[in-house]
Amino acid sequence: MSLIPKSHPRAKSLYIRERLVHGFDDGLVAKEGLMAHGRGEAFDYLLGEKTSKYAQNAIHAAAFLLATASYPVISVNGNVAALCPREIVKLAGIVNAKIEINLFYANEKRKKNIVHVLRKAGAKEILGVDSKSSKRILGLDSARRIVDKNGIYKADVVLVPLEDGDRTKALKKAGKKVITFDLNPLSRTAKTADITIVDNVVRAINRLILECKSKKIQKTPFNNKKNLAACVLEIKKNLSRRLPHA
Ligand code: PTJ
Repeated sequence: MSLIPKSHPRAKSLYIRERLVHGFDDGLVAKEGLMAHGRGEAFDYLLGEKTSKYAQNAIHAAAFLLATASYPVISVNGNVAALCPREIVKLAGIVNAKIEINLFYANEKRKKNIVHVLRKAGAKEILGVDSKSSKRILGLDSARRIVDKNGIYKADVVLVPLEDGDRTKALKKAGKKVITFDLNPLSRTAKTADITIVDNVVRAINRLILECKSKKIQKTPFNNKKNLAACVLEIKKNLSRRLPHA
């Protein structure tokens, strides 16, 4: 049972934090994942903990890219497995994407636990778990370089939520389009991806599912760099609005 009262002014944020902690206790999340969440939480606070119109623009562009991809893949790490496994499976079903587990802090036990959670959420096929299908992507030194030949290796579009910058760069070099969720508009991933959804994955993934479900997703002009700049200005505006008056 949660110790967080529903009336707490920051209840929503604390519930998300609680999900991460449970994910850690269940062996899904790396210790470092808790810290990564803390960084995300800080940016979420600065963004006003809501989906901005710029995040919504990126969601729309991402839905179009996913819907028109020929081989889309969703990459899953520990944090995402703890935060939104059902939504990942749902999204994959709608856009006919493969699901691949790809960990920065590679760990076989954690991978097994993530497989279990994804299966429980309804996933039929999970890639990234069979070493016989392993391939390497070039220009990357971390464990993330090991990918599945039937998954990320073959993909034209890869959705990489909560990512580290190096892999985004390597995926781009390999000719793939990259979509990410990243609350930090200044991160390397945010700047390198084709489409960065600057929003909490917990909020934004449901909006992405809704957009992908729509039969009439249309291509609209989208410039990631301009959109990121607008997100930074949004933070600046929020800060001035909340400045305590002496
Ligand atoms: O499970 P593993 O081993 O693959 O490890 C996963 C983590 C997240 C630990 C690993 O990829 C990592 O260290 O990531 P970084 O480099 O800390 O980057 C994570 C980014 O995600 C940061 O820019 C955070 O601001 C952002 N972030 C954190 N939580 C959220 C988020 N973005 C969207 N929604 C969140 N809930």
